[in-house]
Amino acid sequence: MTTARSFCRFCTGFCPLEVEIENGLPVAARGEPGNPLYDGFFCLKGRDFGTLHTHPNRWLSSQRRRPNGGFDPISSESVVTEVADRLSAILDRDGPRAVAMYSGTVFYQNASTAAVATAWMNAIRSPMRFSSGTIDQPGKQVSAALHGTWLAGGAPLPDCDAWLIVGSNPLVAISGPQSNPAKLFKNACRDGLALVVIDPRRTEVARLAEVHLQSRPGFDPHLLAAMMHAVFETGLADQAFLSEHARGVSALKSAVAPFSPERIAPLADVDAADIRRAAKLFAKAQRGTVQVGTGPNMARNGNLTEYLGLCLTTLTGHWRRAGDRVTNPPVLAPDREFKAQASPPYPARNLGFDLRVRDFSLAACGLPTSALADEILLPGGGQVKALFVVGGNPLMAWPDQAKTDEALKALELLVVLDPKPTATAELAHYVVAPKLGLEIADSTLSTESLSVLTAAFGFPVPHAQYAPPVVEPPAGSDLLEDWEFFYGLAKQMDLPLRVQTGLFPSPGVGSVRSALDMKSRPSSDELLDLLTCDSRIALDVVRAHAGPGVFEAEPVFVQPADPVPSSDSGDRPRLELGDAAMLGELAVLSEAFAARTEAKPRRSIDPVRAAAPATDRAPVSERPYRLISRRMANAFNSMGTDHPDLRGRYGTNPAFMHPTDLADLGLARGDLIRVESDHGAVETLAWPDPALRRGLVSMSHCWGASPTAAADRSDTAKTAGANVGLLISVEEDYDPYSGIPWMSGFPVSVCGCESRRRE
Ligand SMILES: Nc1nc2c(c(=O)[nH]1)N[C@H]1C(S)=C(S)[C@@H](COP(=O)(O)OP(=O)(O)OC[C@H]3O[C@@H](n4cnc5c(=O)[nH]c(N)nc54)[C@H](O)[C@@H]3O)O[C@H]1N2
Ligand SMILES: Nc1nc2c(c(=O)[nH]1)N[C@H]1C(S)=C(S)[C@@H](COP(=O)(O)OP(=O)(O)OC[C@H]3O[C@@H](n4cnc5c(=O)[nH]c(N)nc54)[C@H](O)[C@@H]3O)O[C@H]1N2
Ligand code: SF4
Ligand SMILES: [Mo]
Repeated sequence: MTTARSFCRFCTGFCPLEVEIENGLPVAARGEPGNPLYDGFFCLKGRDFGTLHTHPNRWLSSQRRRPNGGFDPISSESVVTEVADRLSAILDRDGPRAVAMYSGTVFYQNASTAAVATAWMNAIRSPMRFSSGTIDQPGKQVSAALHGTWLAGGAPLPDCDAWLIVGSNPLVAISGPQSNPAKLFKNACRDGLALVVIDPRRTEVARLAEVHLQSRPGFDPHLLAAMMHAVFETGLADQAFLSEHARGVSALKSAVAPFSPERIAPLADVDAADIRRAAKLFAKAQRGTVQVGTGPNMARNGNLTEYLGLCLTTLTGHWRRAGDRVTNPPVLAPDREFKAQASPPYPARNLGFDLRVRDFSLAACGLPTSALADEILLPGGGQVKALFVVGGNPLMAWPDQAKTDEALKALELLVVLDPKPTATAELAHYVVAPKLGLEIADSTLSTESLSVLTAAFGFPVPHAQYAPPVVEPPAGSDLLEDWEFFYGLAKQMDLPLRVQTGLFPSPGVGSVRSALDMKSRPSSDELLDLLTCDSRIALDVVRAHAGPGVFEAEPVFVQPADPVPSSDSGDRPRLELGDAAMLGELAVLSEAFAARTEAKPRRSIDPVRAAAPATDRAPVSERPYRLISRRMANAFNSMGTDHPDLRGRYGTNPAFMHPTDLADLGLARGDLIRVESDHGAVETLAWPDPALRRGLVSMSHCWGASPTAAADRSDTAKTAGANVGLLISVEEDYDPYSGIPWMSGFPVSVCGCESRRRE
């Protein structure tokens, strides 16, 4: 038995691990004690990280679909040549637009995969790139475009004296700061952090909060507007900061005028005094960050919630300021300057490429994943014929599972890179079987890079780790690293590849491109060197540091803004508080509550069109509950749902409801229930959760079976769970920038399946 140091890649937490290896197999894992950031933290998924590698279902080689079902093993060389041949034919016939890529969560958790797969799409000149990002928190990039970016960034948690969480639960989701979040938040609260949480559920993090607004879902823009209303009213806006660095202040002030805390409180069902207290706590702080999570992004008006979060940060001047120490400067990410200056807004959509459906165009968040099934199904020029799925599971994860199923089955060529037979991989023409985390050289670069998206993400200190391979791939296996497959394709098709540093392009952060040697394949470590060639700390320094560490080096401080140009017309770039589309959307919400109706589906960035008549919906009384999103500790999206140790105490993804709601419906824990939306229905188990507001059904995604498997079994609800995507339409009520449909807070009805009690 030996012990090796590595880090977990089950989620973006990247917790440092000690892995016990016996006969070449990872048999146990635990958090590494003594790490300054994590302090031994890991979770039950991390404990099971080795099981990903030894899972009995794992593919030991790539697979080719037989014409009448099932798979045959195929060598890693043949999978490259056969896919290259079929792809060349499609490219020759239909052009690059016929070839799309969907990159899921694991794509972004490995910098080499992301870099080489992106270089490959550049090489074939296909703009058809879709990611899980647009069914996750696309409002982050959209709002950053409309508001502009602060080049010094926001303050990470340890530097803040206020932190506002809107619909995120970092203690379970490790959704930032990536660290030991319970310890970090508890210590910060002990040291005086004013923590405010807006969430319809009393989440683990809400229990630490000074103010928890346990509001009705869908009222986040209202509550943020009400907080800003209070900030204006009490004179707590940072006038000096605003006059130097912002514009649109008076437009914002007028836009939030109808949203007094007293008016919004009964709508959102919270106390007006608590809204005021939250506003004051946040505004009075020196540094504060707003962390908006998946809940509000999946509700309607997700961009607006994210945008108002940025506006609140600007209004209170809470960004990192000149002279502040940057306590989490980059380590492996591109070295950069932190400057107390705005980078101006830029267009959030119509960025030079249009889809054929629903008026979508390339947006700041990328192309809408919710439109990809339609782009596959819609005949005619531009139809998608081939799809690469890299580290994702569309059939489990995308909204509208039925349409997704139809689309994936309609593809001429579906290539799935996945270690296991997932619902999506079952439909593939080729499965490419990859090496996994403990078998490859890797670094923490990708999680570090998340910090450019928001100060709430990434490591709160300059943490980095390099992990060499610590186990061999299984005996007799024939596996590729994910990136090696794309390298192989490019080489086979005689295409050059150029990789780029910096995972998420961001204003003020440079990037270096390097051509890959297409004659002799670089080693994994050589590739990592290219991807960190502009890092602040050389990768070799991190490599030489045996184990996880914090890389302080020279202190970094925020630099002052550039001098204002002296000519009359000269001004420095400013942050935009008065974006017309966003404030127009807020006005629609204000008109709706004035008229006591719910705002209509938003299909256009033009607020007038957005207010057009709604489609017919069941009256509220027929769908009296709201289904909201959540994460469970024992799975990471679809990952872990097939690990016996992780299925946890529920076995599946139950529908959590308030105990009184269950009692009113005559239901008990574990009863089989039917949850129905305007779009579809699922069966699942009822589960009491007193932490919820009444009137809610809280369910996790990526469970259930494929429609084909579900049709063959009557016990899917009990054995595999329910797929929430079946309840969601991608066509009815979606965001015009990202296409994200209404995935949290939508109306559902609930009834017991009397004859089918669990016991
Ligand atoms: N209704 C509803 N739908 C949702 C959500 C919700 O809250 N509600 N959440 C949305 C969100 S935020 C997201 S991010 C998406 C998730 O969407 P996806 O990213 O599409 O789903 P995952 O299950 O994370 O897919 C990860 C896949 O990677 C595979 N994998 C693991 N390791 C490796 C590896 O080393 N290489 C490769 N190639 N593959 C690997 C796993 O087996 C798994 O199949 O779901 C979205 N869908
Ligand atoms: N254990 C585990 N960890 C994960 C994942 C997982 O599946 N399991 N998934 C990973 C992925 S892909 C992502 S993107 C991150 C997401 O990370 P988070 O965004 O932190 O995800 P959640 O924990 O679901 O927190 C969302 C919260 O929003 C609340 N909510 C729902 N609707 C609304 C609303 O309208 N308004 C407000 N204010 N709140 C609302 C829910 O009650 C829930 O507490 O987590 C990652 N980490
Ligand atoms: S929090 Fe994420 S990275 Fe850490 S042990 Fe759990 S699954 Fe692994
Ligand atoms: Mo996500």
